[in-house]
Amino acid sequence: DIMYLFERPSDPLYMPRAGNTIVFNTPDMPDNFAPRFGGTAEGTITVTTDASLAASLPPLVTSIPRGHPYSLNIREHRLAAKDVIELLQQAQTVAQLRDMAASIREDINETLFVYSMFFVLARNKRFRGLRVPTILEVFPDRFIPSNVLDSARAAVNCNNNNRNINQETPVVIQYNQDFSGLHSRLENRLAYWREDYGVNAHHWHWHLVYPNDLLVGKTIPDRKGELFYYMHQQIVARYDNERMSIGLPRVVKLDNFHDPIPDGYFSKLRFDNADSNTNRVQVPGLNPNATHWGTRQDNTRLSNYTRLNTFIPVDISELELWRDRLLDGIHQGFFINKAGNRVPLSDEVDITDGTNKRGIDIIGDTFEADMNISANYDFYGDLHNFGHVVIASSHDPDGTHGENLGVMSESTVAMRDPVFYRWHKYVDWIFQQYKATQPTYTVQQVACSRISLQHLNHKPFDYHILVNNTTGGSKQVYVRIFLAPKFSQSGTDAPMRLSEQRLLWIEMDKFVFLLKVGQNHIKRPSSQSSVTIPGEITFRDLEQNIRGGPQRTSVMWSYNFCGCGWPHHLLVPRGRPEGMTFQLFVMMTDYEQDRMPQREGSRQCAGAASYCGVLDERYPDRRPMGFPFDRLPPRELRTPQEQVLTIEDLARLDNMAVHDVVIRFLGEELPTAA
Ligand code: CUO
Repeated sequence: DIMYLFERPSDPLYMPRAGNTIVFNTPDMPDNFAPRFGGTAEGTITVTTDASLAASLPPLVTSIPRGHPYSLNIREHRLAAKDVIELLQQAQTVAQLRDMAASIREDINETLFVYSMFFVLARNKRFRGLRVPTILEVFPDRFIPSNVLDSARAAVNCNNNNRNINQETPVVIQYNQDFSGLHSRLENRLAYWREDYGVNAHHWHWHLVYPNDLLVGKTIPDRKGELFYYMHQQIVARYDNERMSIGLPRVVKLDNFHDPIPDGYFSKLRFDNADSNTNRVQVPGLNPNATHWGTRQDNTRLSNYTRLNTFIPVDISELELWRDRLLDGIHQGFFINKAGNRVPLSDEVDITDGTNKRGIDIIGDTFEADMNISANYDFYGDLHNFGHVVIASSHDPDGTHGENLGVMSESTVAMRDPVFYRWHKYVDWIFQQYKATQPTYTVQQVACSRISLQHLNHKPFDYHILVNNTTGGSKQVYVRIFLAPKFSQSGTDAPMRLSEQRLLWIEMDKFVFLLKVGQNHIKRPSSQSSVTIPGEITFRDLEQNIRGGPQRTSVMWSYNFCGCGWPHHLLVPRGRPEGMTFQLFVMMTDYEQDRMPQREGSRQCAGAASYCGVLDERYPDRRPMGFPFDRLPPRELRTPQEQVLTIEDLARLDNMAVHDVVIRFLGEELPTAA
């Protein structure tokens, strides 16, 4: 029954009302209410609403109008979600949750509603078993250009005059050529990646699972700040791998807030309710006629954010002040908390019992920022979030044009914009300033000297690893697999220095393996990657439904909550038609030393733990995230003759191996920079 609440969140619930009761009689629903989520093709759902709930919503919640962006980067918006979540958490049963949600659904911003509901369904143990639709299905307008959606709807309405929801002939509208812009603009040649549904769905899910300001105490996920750093570092690394594949230079960090931003962005996305919503609220500084996401012209400068429709403005000079305070702390080795005490920043701490935090974790919490766990929110500010907001409002910073915020303000759409990667490369640069203060790893820290790995071979989608275990007994190891381009773009054919290549290593997989004595052959299919989730399930099911005809089942667009995970189809960078040389790096470490004691026995939502952690449990790896590439490599490996350290120098250690792999792009469409 809950599924119906996610149906067209911008439209009113279909309700032949009797008093305060909404009756969904699905076969009788009007044409414009085809239940996309299937389930009860026949039958009646009765929902009892309570008008007093909507009337009691705090002003902060109702101040965010429907039909406009809801931004987790804006603190008031986050606090509004806190209010809604606290209300919904009072539900004791699924039926109560459904009734409460239906009571407020039309009175609050659609994204705020969906976010709060997803949050409660995921975090409240009473509701964990419920399946929810994919975010793509709830908000197709965040993923698909408005003209394509219009065409699809026109075609469906045309075919569907007789209201046959089990129609035999599927309507297929194809789009994939230029996405939001033309390929004559080089940046647009990456749009297939930036505008990929899986990439953006992952980002939404990640920020849903690791929210700011909404959790306190034990409910805060393990190593949230560090994972903020690591997951976004990996996004930027993956994007750079992809750029190098098509011959584009690596992303340049956005480090000067006064320079114009050369690349504009025009998403072609429209708010779905633009025409139908009669509930549009008049808010100072927002024009109810604004129907599209804000756009950004080329060479736009950032300005102070002074919109009237939020309570907290921010100046560019404040961003710079916060940046300087963060960097001061990083270089001094400590932050100052509210009480005026020093909070030391070091990654060399024991985190086993959960009482200590690494420096990278503290910086992540403070920089992102989460006011509940920041070292000092009032002092170190809210740099990362407000960076998103200042960029997202740069086309209309004071709101006097009545334009919506741009896509940088919302996690379902932010990764579409080229400037996202420039901002996050800058964010990562600050984290790397910290990592550079940490001692380099020693050979002892990265070696695992009693296991020697003889040979590595790689086939598409299968790793074959031959290991000789000479420890004299069986041994549990953590197998860590990374990939990076071998050559720089500088035109030389010498392998990249590790200092340059270090931040290009993308995690491909990490798993536990029990080595027997002597020779072992580990065969690992790429489909089991700890980084990805099988996003294609959605399409496979769709295809089966199309082929099978009238089988509109609830499986079709359902998805359990564990939607966080890099899309599997983008696990490997695209490479080049003539082949592009990458290096595959495999490392084994002692699992006994690296395992984390877990809080609970059950392992739910553990499918993509590398970037998403495990629901309600400790992050399943004691090492700093990104190990061993998060710090500079051991200096001892340099010899007087070999001043330039490469991955080959590191991989001389017995528990590692590096192997060249050539990735060939075999597709037909071929955007390149050339
Ligand atoms: Cu995910 Cu800035 O944190 O986009």
